[in-house]
Amino acid sequence: MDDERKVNENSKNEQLESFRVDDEGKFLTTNQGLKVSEDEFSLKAGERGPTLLEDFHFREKITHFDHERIPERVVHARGFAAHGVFELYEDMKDFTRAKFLQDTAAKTPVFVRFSTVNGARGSSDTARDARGFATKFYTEEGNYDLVGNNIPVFFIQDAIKFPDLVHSFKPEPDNDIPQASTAHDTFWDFVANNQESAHMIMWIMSDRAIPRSFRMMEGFGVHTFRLVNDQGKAHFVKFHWKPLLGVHSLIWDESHTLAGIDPDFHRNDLWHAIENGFYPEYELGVQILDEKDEFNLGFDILDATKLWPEEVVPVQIIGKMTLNRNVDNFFTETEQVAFHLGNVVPGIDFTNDPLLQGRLFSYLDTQLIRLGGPNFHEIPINRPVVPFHNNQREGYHRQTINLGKVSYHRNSLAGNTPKPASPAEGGYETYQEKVEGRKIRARSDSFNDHFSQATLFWNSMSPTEKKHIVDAFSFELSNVKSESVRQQVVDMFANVSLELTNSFAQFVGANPPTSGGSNVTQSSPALSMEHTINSPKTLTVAVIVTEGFNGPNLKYVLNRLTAEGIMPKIISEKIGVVEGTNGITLKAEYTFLTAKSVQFDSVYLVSASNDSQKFNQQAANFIDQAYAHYKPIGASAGVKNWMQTNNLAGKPGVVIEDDMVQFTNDFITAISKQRFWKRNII
Ligand code: HDD
Repeated sequence: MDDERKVNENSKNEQLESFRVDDEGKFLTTNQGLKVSEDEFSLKAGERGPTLLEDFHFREKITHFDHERIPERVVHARGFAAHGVFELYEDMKDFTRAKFLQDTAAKTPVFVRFSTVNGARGSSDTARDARGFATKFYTEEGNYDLVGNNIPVFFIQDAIKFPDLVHSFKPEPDNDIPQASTAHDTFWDFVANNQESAHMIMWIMSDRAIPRSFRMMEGFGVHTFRLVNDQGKAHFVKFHWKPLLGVHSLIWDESHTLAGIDPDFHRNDLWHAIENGFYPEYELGVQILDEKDEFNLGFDILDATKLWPEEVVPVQIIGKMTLNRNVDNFFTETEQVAFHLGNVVPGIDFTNDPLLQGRLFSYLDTQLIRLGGPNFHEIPINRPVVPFHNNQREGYHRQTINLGKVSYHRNSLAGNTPKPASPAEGGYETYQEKVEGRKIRARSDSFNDHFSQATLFWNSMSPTEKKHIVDAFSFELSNVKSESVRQQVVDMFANVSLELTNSFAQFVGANPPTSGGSNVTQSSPALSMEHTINSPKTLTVAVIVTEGFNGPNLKYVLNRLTAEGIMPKIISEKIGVVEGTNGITLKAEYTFLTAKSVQFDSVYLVSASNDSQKFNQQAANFIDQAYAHYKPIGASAGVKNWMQTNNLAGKPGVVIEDDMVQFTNDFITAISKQRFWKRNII
């Protein structure tokens, strides 16, 4: 009686195939399939006469156009997505009945949408913000959605406060300013008056909120969930995504500049990485906690403002996700994908985290307005790869043609089908947690420590990371007009660290705190990005060349760089062919008009121009900026003097060619390191 439920890595792609349409080379038709003979001129009474109402083609075309927008997501409006596959390393049968977490041979199709939270659909990618990291697993037991962020904690503890939080960080309602920024009064007023936000704010002020790439950030399920095994035994679990390229960030000045010159920076990065075959990979990790340890971590595991330090509960790596295909169409896939925490499979269950409980309502509700009715699960990107059968019928945009007369349960006319499945038949069974209590609107006292983990985070930062947090507070609060709010924030964060607040209070026109300080001395090294993986793979190098460059030498270096997975981008006086010695040519993709240093991870100055003062000045500006952003700089032997004159020789992360092989080795090492914080930059 069961349906065909075999799933492989191509299942989703094959399903989408039937919806794809290639218009190229076809006749133009109306939506009714009628071939159209004229598409430039509306039907008129005479050549200079009025357009006729009769023009059904004109009306259809304009009407469709008028309705081409759907409401953007109320949060996470700006996003970018890709298809991929999830493979399990280790059978998790002891912990969960979820089949995709048991079968190490399975290749589960996934769709991942990354996003910023605050900005509108057209805002910039690089704004300081949390990033959404939402994954839809198309499993043989139905869709499972892991809707997380790149930060492991959240601003608030109870979903009833979510509209207040969002109203405070969105542009202010009188003038709709500022876009995609928390640097304004209402947000910081919310923070100071909702002190549970302290821990999340520390992450938002840190470099985690300005990632270098979607490919270089962690993902977290945030809440404590449950895994439940075949015997009905449950464990608490936190989910993690760990990028194989490590966790890396922009610096604030770069992200600001990028917002202007390349607002699509993260989109471009993800799209081109996948197009070039550099498939982003993330390992899935779980922190598992026995139910008997529920109260042993020193904080409440139902509180979404708390993380489980990895040194206390290790992250067990259980599988890997690879993103290997860009979407065919942004709107139908990325814009119409609908995530929902309630999309679970047997073996994955919830806890009473009040933030999670509220989200379970909000996601389904939001899709009803955004996607215009209850049948959004029939939109291709949202369809499970296994069939669905129930007695739901009709509604806007219904596509399924259900056969027969029976659409109710219980019935005799269809043998009482579709019928519920027992757990043994794959039916979802809610974990039978024992619950009792008085109805009460209150927060448990165990949720009241808002500062200890904020201090843990601060203690875990390197000196550079701490400086960036201080700078971020200084920037944000300098944009707050209300003196009182600025002071309230300083006084609040004095509870996290006096070292922190004393470093920025004076810069934001506030008095240093008169009390505060924290007794927390622990740190969690896993929280610092200093300990992340460093790899040269997929990093970019701006290669600055002019005509007459040393052909064989450059060819050698470029070959070595590409062999390491580094992506050279050629910049020259004009785009197109640049001729070097020995008949070697390159194709320049950029000029200084179209490329700025902030768009690249490093720079390699190969040759300066003999006859263009302007070119040399622009190259110098380019390199100055890369230097100020602590990036690796390489220089060929031909520009050694130039580097010396410009005071760059011997500086950290500046590699100048003497011996070609040695230079290339050192330059690759420098590129992997990414930043040279030891530079003395004012
Ligand atoms: Fe949410 C979207 C992540 C709390 C209500 N959320 C949304 C998306 C992500 C998150 C990644 C974008 C999904 C996509 O790409 O389409 N949200 C989180 C995380 C939270 C969180 C990690 C805290 C742990 N969210 C949260 C709360 C509520 C919502 C407490 C409401 C009570 N979130 C929504 C929403 C959105 C959404 C309004 C907007 C668009 C959508 O759902 O599909 O329902």
